[in-house]
Amino acid sequence: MNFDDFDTKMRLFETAHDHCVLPGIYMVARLDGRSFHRLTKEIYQFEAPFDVRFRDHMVAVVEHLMNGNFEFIYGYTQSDEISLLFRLETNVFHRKLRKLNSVLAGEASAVFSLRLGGIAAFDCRISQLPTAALVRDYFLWRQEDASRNALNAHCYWLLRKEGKSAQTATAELEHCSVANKNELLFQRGINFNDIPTWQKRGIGVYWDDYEKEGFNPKTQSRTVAARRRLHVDLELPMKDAYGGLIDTRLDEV
Ligand SMILES: Nc1nc2c(ncn2[C@@H]2O[C@H](COP(=O)(O)OP(=O)(O)OP(=O)(O)O)[C@@H](O)[C@H]2O)c(=O)[nH]1
Ligand SMILES: [Mg+2]
Repeated sequence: MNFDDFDTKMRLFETAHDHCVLPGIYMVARLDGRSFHRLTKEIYQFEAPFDVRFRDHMVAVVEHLMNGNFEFIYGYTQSDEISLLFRLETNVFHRKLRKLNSVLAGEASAVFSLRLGGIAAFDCRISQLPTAALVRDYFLWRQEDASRNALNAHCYWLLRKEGKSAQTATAELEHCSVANKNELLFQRGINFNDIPTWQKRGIGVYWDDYEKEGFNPKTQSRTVAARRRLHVDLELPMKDAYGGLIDTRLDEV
């Protein structure tokens, strides 16, 4: 068999399941840190439940990916996960799932590892959403997850700091309602409402248009150029207002 035939024969096994996302379908990639429970508590001692250094590493990964050529219009991060919304019409990597997932996971892992000074890895999956309403729901879903996790994590670490074992603290919170968790914090002088917004609602990253002033030496005149830069929003709104922010991101494309 000549090499061309051999190549064709073998490549079939590699590409047969290389799915592309259909045109007109929204894509949202979600990256999640692999074994970050261990990474944040055993390998590195990040402050629990929330560490600003960890948060800034996650935001740096979002910024890196959004500044690349993936055509993301919105980024969101909470805990060890990142969600990225592609421009609806994007044809990046011909919308091939395997390529997108592997490149995104690879780049995120590389950026986080460099900042950390050690090895960290992310997985990646892509939600294929047929309507803008579902994109909105997707981000409301992740924000609700952030809020529940934040409440639980604050309660858990409070109990741990009071000397309870991991097992006891987990068991105590297992059947505890949201209202009771708020009460648990309140009895110890903590009002969940006063906890930083970024911890409860996650962090949004999106494009901000601005005018850059310059000077043209040839014409000796001032120039104004339209530019865009990433804005990191640590004060995201919640629920319907957050849905409105997502709608705006979708409309601006
Ligand atoms: N100490 C600390 N931990 C954090 C912080 N942000 C996220 N984490 C931890 O990151 C982990 C994320 O949880 P998961 O993604 O469910 O768990 P995982 O260990 O990464 O497991 P897989 O994702 O399945 O590989 C949790 O243990 C969080 O407590 C932080 O700011 N400080
Ligand atoms: Mg994880």
